[in-house]
Amino acid sequence: MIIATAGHVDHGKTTLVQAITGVHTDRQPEAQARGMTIDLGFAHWQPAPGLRVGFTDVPGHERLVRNMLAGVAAIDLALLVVAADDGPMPQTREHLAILGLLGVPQLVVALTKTDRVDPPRLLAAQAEVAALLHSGPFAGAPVFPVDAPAGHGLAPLCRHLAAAATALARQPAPGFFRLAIDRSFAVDGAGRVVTGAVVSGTVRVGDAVELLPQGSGLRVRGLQVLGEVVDAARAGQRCAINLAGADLKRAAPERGDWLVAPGAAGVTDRLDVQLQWPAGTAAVPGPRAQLVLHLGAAAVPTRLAVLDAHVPPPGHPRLVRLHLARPVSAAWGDRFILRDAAAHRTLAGGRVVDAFGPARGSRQPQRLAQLAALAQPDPLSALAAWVDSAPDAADLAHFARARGLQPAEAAALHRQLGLQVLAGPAGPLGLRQSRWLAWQARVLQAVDDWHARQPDNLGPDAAALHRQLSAAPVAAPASGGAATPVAQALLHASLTAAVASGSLVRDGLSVRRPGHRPVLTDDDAALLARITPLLQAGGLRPPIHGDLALQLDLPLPVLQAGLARLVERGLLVAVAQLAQEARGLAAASPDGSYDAAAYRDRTGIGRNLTVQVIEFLDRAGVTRFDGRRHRLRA
Ligand SMILES: Nc1nc2c(ncn2[C@@H]2O[C@H](COP(=O)(O)OP(=O)(O)OP(=O)(O)O)[C@@H](O)[C@H]2O)c(=O)[nH]1
Ligand SMILES: [Mg+2]
Repeated sequence: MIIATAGHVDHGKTTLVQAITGVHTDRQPEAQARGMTIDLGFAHWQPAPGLRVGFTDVPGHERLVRNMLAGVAAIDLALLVVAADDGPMPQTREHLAILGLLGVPQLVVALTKTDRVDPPRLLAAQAEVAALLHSGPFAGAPVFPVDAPAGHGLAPLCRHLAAAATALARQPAPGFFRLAIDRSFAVDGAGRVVTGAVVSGTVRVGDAVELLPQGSGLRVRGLQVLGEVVDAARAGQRCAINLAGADLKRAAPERGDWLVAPGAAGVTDRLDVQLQWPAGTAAVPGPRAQLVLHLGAAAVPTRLAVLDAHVPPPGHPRLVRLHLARPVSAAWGDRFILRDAAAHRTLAGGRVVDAFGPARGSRQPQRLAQLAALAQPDPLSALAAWVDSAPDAADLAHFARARGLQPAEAAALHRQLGLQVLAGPAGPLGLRQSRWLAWQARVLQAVDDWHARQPDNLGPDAAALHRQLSAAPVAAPASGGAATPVAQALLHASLTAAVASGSLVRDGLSVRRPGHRPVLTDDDAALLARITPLLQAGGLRPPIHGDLALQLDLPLPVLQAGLARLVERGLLVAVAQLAQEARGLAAASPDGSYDAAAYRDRTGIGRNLTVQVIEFLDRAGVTRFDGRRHRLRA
């Protein structure tokens, strides 16, 4: 368990940590000279064998809230120190607000300096503390009166903390390994050591780790948890990691960086977040306000842009995009604090919703629906809402990345929701079965419409279908009707499925319904009616085009274009030409015969058509086949 102190300057935080652990954490000469904590102090405590508690002692001075914030990012319990003589003071309130906004799970109050006050004042101080906590998330937190230097009142406080640590030690440590670095130093003989709180997961000696935002690949050479050499460290522990790796020199780890399992988290300079204001706060800062984001142990200047158009009821979070001055490492659900850089005031707190938001269109209704989906705590409901927010197929890769899901976890969620998963250009796409069936019906309808509009045409190709479908988008929530890359992938998947099931036939680049035959125009039908008797009269020696044109009283080009259309639709075969080719081949051959390959090479028509043509010539009596080669009859 990790406990951090909190509270106004000089109220006795460091003294209390020393009374509990025996460690005086103010090590810096400046701190000792001024009797004031400047930076974070660390101590460990072993209330029972095998039970390890790490203490982070924070400074109380109002100018040092930045350091305080680096110490409370990943704690399990806050020890709020209030001096009985002063009662709650400004940084008592500010620290308390920060702990609430960060969602720190437990709070315990130590009412110090009880030796300096009389019983009525002690009662009054207790009432002030109760009133302070009353309306917030820590209402009813236990309060322990102590005189730390004398050790009075410590025993019940320590018992309570030990019990909390025991309860926590039994909880699992799920998720990817992530550690928020708060110190980095060189140790003679060992090299680079970083310390920090393990926020999630487990790390072992020998593990590969990634230093973010630098992006360097490193290795865990050694591990200590609270001063003891160990093989593994897990969420809820503070640990020191001795790092190794070729990149180490260049990487220069420092407070605010993260050490994570490879692939566990991203690096970004824009964060889409849910922001919560403390009760009774004024308006949202404008886009020009200079703010500082405190996330993990990092502090980064940032600007803010409100995303949601509607002001939610008081107490409800707002969706906001943070534009950071430099990249940070962040993962879904990370809690953070926003402060006003100039006024040194805590403004708001929040949770990371999407660290991978698109650069453009961050206020589009569909994007806001995505954010609302991602903000849901339960992963299955979040995925359901994510899928339903997409006008066609949802980007499952983005969802998994944004939520920090491992591939197996993502796949399990897809199964639970019964999604139809398709291969998209940038990873899997998903949609509900009902929507998938509707999409397939829509594609078939589009092909039917095409046939109805252009009965003499074979059928549309994929690009034409895409244009047609994009021009008439289905009614879907927040659908812009734009021709998106997602729709392309969905169309291709739909076509493949329809061809596989026999609902469509591929004909070259075109698709058509199996029952569709191109229908002739009236002119072509009339032409066919006039030509047919003339051709039949010609038998196996049909008239040449010029004669035909004269007989029909048609200009030659018009006739030839019409013939070409009829040939294209399979209604005529240019026998004369085909037979002529056969004669030419036979004449050129020493024994007057030829095979299919020779016919194909001479005519340039495809292999399949060649087979049909030469069989037709055999059937028509122009040639005969001896099982191997074709020869001219008489
Ligand atoms: N009489 C009495 N003095 C105390 C008690 N606790 C702390 N003090 C004294 O109060 C002064 C400030 O104590 P610290 O522990 O340094 O206070 P702090 O909260 O750590 O201060 P910062 O870290 O600077 O915010 C010191 O002189 C302590 O000896 C107490 O319970 N009784
Ligand atoms: Mg102190």
